[in-house]
Amino acid sequence: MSKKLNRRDFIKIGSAAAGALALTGGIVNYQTKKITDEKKGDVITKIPTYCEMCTFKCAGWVYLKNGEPWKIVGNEEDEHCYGRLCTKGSAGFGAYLDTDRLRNPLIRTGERGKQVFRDATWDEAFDYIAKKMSVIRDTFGPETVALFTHGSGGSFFKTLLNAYGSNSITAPSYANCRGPREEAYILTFGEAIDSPERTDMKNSRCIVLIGSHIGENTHSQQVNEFAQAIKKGADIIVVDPRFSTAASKAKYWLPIKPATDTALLLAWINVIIEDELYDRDYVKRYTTGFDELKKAVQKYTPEWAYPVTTIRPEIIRETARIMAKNSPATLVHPGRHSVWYGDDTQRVRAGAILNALLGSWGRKGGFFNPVKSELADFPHPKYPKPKMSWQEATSGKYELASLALSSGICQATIPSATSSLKFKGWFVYGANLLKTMPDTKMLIDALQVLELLVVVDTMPSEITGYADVVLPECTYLERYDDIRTSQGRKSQLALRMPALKPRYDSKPAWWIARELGVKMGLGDYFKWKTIEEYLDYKLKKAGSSLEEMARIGVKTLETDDSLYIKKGENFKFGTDSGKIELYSSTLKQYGYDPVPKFLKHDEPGKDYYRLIYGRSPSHSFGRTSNNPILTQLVPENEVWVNSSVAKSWGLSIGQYVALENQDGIVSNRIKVRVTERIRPDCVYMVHGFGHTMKKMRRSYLKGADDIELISRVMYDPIMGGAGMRGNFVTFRV
Ligand SMILES: Nc1nc2c(c(=O)[nH]1)N[C@H]1C(S)=C(S)[C@@H](COP(=O)(O)OP(=O)(O)OC[C@H]3O[C@@H](n4cnc5c(=O)[nH]c(N)nc54)[C@H](O)[C@@H]3O)O[C@H]1N2
Ligand SMILES: Nc1nc2c(c(=O)[nH]1)N[C@H]1C(S)=C(S)[C@@H](COP(=O)(O)OP(=O)(O)OC[C@H]3O[C@@H](n4cnc5c(=O)[nH]c(N)nc54)[C@H](O)[C@@H]3O)O[C@H]1N2
Ligand code: SF4
Ligand SMILES: [Mo]
Repeated sequence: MSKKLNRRDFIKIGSAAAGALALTGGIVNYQTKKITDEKKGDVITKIPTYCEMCTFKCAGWVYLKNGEPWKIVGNEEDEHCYGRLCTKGSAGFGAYLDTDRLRNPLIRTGERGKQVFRDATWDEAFDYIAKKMSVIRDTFGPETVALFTHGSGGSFFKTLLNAYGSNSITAPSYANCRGPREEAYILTFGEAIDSPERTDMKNSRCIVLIGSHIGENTHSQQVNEFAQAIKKGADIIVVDPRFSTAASKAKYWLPIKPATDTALLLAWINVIIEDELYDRDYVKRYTTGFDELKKAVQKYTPEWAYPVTTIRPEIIRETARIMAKNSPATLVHPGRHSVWYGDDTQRVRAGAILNALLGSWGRKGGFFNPVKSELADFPHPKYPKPKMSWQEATSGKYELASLALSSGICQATIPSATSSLKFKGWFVYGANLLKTMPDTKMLIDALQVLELLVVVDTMPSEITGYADVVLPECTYLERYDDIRTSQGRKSQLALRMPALKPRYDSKPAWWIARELGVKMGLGDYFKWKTIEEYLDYKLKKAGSSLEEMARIGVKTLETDDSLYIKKGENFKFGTDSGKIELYSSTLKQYGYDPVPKFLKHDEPGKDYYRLIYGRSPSHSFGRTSNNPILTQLVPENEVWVNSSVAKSWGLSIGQYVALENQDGIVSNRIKVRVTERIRPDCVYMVHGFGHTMKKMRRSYLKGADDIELISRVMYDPIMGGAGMRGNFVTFRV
């Protein structure tokens, strides 16, 4: 897998085999590109895919040599990755080769959570689920079944659930990740940021990263564009209590006291307004509420912010001037994982307001207007209309959440639930909730009372341990999935084809959902004879075909020339007022502060440190921590401890300690990393380690798990995001 393919090695491209696709009796066969290296006699096959090592879906090529895994590389045409996959994406074969994978369906025979299962056939598993689903529908109504989904195959389970009569479909990555960001931008500009981010970083002359640790967060597009901006000499300002990889590329590192970012943002707004550094024409033409904003931020001077944030006033002024000097090509990055301290929608909104004052929304080097695309559905009957929907689960709270809240569904499942909609069944696709949803106690209370829990996963993860039925999906390298559509500067489609045969008795999501649908009497919603027919139909409607996509992997549908707002254009924003709302009338109407205010958060007591967390560049959440390739690079996580703190505790590099949080919860042992690169009032670890599932043999009890220590959750009153950084730990040596 290590040798680089040299273009001059390609002597012959098998033209007859190149992307040939034949229709035989309604069944579509495909053949992928075969390249023969005559010198060595190797047969090299190149199959299009998009990556599932995280959920960013970079498009690439899977290369097989003589039918065996060789290498996975990025597709040059793809705007998600610009032809370069990250470490995890390059290690995709590890997911395929992992012998700890789920091998066949399982049906629970012991107590929930005790992990006692019997092997089952697919037919038995489907019978079990179909029977339960029919009882739940007749007794409680189909609305009481919810789907938690993170990953490509989830779309087929969405169809299944919609056909069954429920629209309670939640991506935990809303409430536990980017929900506050999306709501903050919708409230301010009338549109979300979405994924991949509409940030015009490659054209930015100044980038302000608040927490966002691009470089350790290795989403390929973000890393690539950040690198391009650096190369062109952009001014980088990084606000982070930790000297991150991004900070090492920055002109300014602002080691802020954790939980005080809103104060810094308000002080920046104050300087930009008081020193008249804002874009006058833009503000006049496109915004509303400037006077109210000006009045509200008058008190937030840099001098006021200094003792709060520990960032010196002259640095606050200097950095504000740099932002203004480069505007509108200044990007105050909106971040991604934004559930920090519970007041997150307001914090992110403060950044959005700053962007508005700098005139960067809809401007080159700021945020572009993305081209979005949606493919036609394969024809199916109308979905039944649910009598109740996920909104009923939160009992009137979090009315500004535009997507279903996983925490809300959890709350509406536990025995004490008071909501009109109470959940009885869960499908969980590609989400290891026990390691990614804070408030594990509430989650377990919910899991214990479910009438049915079905988990579709590739690995025996912690959540599969609680399932009634475990359905083993094959890895992305062994399956077709829906066509990837994405927003961006261009509208692009990407195809994933199976490069390898499914190992063991694992199956693709499309097959599982369809077969189960047929068992449940919902076959009409899956009327395609083959997955190829389904994909080809959708592609043809979009002006392509499966044959073409098998050849090219990525297709650019249209290029748009309205990426930016034109000078003087009478642009209408998606807010109620049609303007950028510096003062939010919606927030006012719902009883929230129309202009962000600084809220003081609790601080750690003596001998306690705030627990902050982030990403390992070599892992995706906890989903790769058992990967046989990546575990060789990073087998466990470490806790970053400031040198002075280490000294006072007598800790040395490499020593193992346990962490105990404010509620007395003690973590697994974790290695100490003594460093000057973090403030003394916090400690840091990467998320995704400390697995407690024994069947993940490479990762079992390796390092510590941040979620265990996050027993205090600070819910965002505006949209229900689960703030996770209000926990404090001390050392158990
Ligand atoms: N390699 C890799 N890349 C990934 C992922 C992965 O699992 N692995 N996951 C992807 C996903 S889904 C997401 S959402 C993103 C997450 O990545 P980002 O959105 O970049 O993550 P952040 O929430 O900003 O958190 C990480 C940074 O915040 C800093 N921080 C902690 N507390 C504070 C604070 O109070 N103030 C400030 N200013 N900084 C603070 C930490 O020190 C750390 O550097 O990464 C994506 N990319
Ligand atoms: N403590 C803490 N909690 C967090 C975070 C954090 O940093 N710290 N990060 C938050 C963020 S940013 C996010 S986006 C969420 C993500 O949290 P989730 O939505 O729960 O997603 P993952 O952690 O990616 O889920 C991993 C599961 O997907 C399975 N899987 C991997 N590939 C496939 C596949 O092809 N098919 C199927 N069916 N399953 C597959 C893995 O085996 C694993 O069990 O977590 C959030 N929770
Ligand atoms: S960022 Fe990396 S892991 Fe995520 S999809 Fe892209 S290549 Fe795969
Ligand atoms: Mo995320």
